[in-house]
Amino acid sequence: MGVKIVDTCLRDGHQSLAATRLSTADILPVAEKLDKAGYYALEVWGGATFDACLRFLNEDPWERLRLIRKACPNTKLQMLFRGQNILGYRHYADDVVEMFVKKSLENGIDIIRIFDALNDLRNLKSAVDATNKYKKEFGGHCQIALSYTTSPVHTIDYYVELAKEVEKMGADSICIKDMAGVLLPEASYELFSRLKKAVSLPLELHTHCTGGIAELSMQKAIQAGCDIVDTALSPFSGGTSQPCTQSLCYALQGTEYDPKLDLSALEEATQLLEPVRDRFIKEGKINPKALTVNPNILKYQVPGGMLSNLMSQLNSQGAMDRYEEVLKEIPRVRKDLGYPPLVTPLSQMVGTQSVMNVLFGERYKSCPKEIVEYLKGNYGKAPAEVNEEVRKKIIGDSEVITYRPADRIEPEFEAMKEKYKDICKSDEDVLSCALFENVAVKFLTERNNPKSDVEVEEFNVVIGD
Ligand SMILES: [Mn+2]
Repeated sequence: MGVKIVDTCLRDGHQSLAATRLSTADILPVAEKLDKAGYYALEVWGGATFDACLRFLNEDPWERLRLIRKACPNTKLQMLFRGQNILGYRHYADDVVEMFVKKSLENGIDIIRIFDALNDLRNLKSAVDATNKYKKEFGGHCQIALSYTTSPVHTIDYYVELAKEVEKMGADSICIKDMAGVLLPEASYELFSRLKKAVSLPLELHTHCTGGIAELSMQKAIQAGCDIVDTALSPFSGGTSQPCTQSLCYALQGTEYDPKLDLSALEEATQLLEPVRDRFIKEGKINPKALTVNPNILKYQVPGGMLSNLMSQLNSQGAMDRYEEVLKEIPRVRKDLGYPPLVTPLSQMVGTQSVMNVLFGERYKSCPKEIVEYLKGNYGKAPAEVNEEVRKKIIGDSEVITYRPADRIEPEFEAMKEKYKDICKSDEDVLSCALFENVAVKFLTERNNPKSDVEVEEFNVVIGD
């Protein structure tokens, strides 16, 4: 039995390389070809794709999903789901989480990959339970992804224990989600060998080529028994994206791991996607830096997107000369905060705090409000002990919650439905408003009055997931 492949070119590939700007018109002909290649699944939907549809492309993300579903009758469709944050950046009420899961499955998603930035399992529970509830009605698969990072607490033992927990929670498969691309080859081999023994669920690896080691680590994972790997069709592979699908196929051809994809179908899809990639390069929507290798992420253990964000923050302050200092400050801040994995939104928060600590000349003299909320427990439980001196300096005697952050969020769906009853034609529209209120309201208001010119904002780096 060969390794199974999930192609990410229609989600993470263009999110990592081209700020998520593939339009549905770009996607559909490619999806039709990919549907004939024999993939395990295609990853096509997630937070950034949903947001970019409404914000930049003047498209209904739900309609995109239905059209991709129609174009792909033979292949499973996968989405990325940020636990209690759904596709957004804050915690939502359980009723919105449940409705979003239901509507995702109903509109064509087969596999929901659910993760939490902190690996706080309480933040996954609603989405996991909803997926398991509605998969009976609509079909579906509940995958739990563990955010991978390195720290004194994020050991192989930690991930093995976590995997046992999520197996009990009701996952159908487990993904190691290495959003920064810092999983080293030998660690990968050990991790997947141990997971294979500890749990009976299918295992998947999601990593990024940013540091230049993804193919090595993927090979090691496969040799250790990893069942499924995420790769991207060549036009949106490499750099800050995933390893190339076709290259992996050739590398494994004739071996016991041969994924046996239809290479001529891949070639046809590539012929369609390459001109789109070239157009993006010409229009400046692909930052050439994103296409190159950045081994510094292995030295500093900082995701590539975060490095470029830091550079632009420091540049705008005229403080590029403090760059090295900030890089050294990041691990200290991370330690103070109990080693959160550097994934959205924690990566932005830790980065900003580190810049402030260096530029203000006194650590934690000032803090972004998200750091204040984090220290009050409002993002969930930190993976390790938080530095109490730092916490005291920032939040004083304010209460630190130990319950699940969403426990005190009142149901939101019905109120949203009532509030926007004039512009929402469906529960899907209401969900768009619940998640991205400003952009969704603007989109829905103008829906029957398409603009000839869609505003396209300046290139921005999505740190991503
Ligand atoms: Mn990713």
